[in-house]
Amino acid sequence: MRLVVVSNRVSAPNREGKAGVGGLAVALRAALRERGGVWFGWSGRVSEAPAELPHIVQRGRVGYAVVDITPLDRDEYYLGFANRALWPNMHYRLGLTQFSRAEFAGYMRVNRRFAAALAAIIEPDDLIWVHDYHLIPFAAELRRLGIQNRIGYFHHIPWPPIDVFGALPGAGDLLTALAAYDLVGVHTERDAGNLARSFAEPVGGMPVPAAPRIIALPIGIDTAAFRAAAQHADANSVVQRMISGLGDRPLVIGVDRLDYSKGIVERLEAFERFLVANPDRRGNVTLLQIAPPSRSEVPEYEQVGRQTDETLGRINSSLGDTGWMPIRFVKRSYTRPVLAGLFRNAAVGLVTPMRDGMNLVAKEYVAAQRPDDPGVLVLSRFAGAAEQMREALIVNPFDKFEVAEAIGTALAMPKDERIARWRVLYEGLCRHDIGWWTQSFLDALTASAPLAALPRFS
Ligand code: ADQ
Repeated sequence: MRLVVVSNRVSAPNREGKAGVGGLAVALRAALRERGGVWFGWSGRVSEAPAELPHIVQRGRVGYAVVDITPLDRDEYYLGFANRALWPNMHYRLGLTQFSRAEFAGYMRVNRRFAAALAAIIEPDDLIWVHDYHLIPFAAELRRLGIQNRIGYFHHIPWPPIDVFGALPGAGDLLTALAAYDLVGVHTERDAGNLARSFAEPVGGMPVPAAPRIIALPIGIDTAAFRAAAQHADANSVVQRMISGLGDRPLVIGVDRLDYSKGIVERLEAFERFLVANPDRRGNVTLLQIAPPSRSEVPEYEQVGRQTDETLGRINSSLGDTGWMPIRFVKRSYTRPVLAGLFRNAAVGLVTPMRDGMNLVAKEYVAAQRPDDPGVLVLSRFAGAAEQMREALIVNPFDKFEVAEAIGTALAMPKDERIARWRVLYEGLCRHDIGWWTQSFLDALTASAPLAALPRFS
């Protein structure tokens, strides 16, 4: 059976073999590399009169099938409903949610157009796997065109409780659309419970259809490959230069897209609190925060960028001195070997999103550590990863005092305890890696067996 992966952006490698960053791109690339297939979605380009049929480029065993969208589509579907309404709502941020009927209609229209483009190249046996919140109505649109293939959907971000989700105009339509899938996957038991309960009561007076099959399946990383990259990074000159530039102070690291859900401002403030409470640490520790800009045309992202700059400036100017800067802030992306090398040299991985579907950085940080001298992961309890990674230091990111204490605990943790915690985390990452995740989802999608008989992560 041919696998057809569908996602908003298709991350095709360029001539040098380099492709984009972001959790989904990294995961889907690994999944397709193993089994081959087709990856369909938006090219990332806008044009006034996009072709109706996808443009296909074959690279090895993977065919990349892409379509352009119009500037209006981009505003309404991508920058509008997907990223100003669905994203904040699903990250429990009702106050940031901006809904417009025109944008909702644009979201539905682009899904319909994408479905028509894919329908033109689909074969009867293809297994279709749709990804993420941009494409919730995709299967319903394919069904309208008579496509009867098995179609699965994976939701990479949280699914909030009905009191939050139900506040989103269009929520009832989205549930109806979701019911057209043969299987819906989310990362955590909490999200699966929220989603199942969404189908159990009418939303906005609208009757809801029967729930599709729902599975909680936490995404993994390519653990072996990331670990190997980290091992080789010791010899990488870029990593060596960066590490020596930081001096021999212990390093605390944060790596995130610049997004309000990631809690970057709150994290900087927690680090400030740590330095205020521990004056002896001043001059003796550095926080390296890497945060490439993301969705910068969305006003709420511009705003978080400004807040971050202000907080950073305030902390560095009030606590730093001529020979030491408490926080190094870098707004660019790095190759995976460089990231792996930086993680490996960091005594603490600070992963403190206010809400996150999973968070792959938490997993990459652990995979990159030295088995005989590993660093410590400080992890938000609101990241999906916290459901699995219980040996991390679990914190409430809304409490900067608690996060500050955890930084202190992590820096002072005896080696035996660091090793013991790391081993359990690392074994989990090996057992439940990206290959396990892909295979488990596709098995569940193709199986007629009840879901209770399928593999679970715990
Ligand atoms: P994201 O919100 O993008 O993913 P995350 O899971 O942390 O968040 O993945 C980010 C990826 O981008 C990681 O692989 C990371 O290494 C990479 N990255 C980040 N900054 C980078 C930089 N400066 N340079 C290079 N690479 C960088 C969404 C959901 C998550 C979910 C994933 C996958 O929001 O909750 O875990 O999808 O399902």
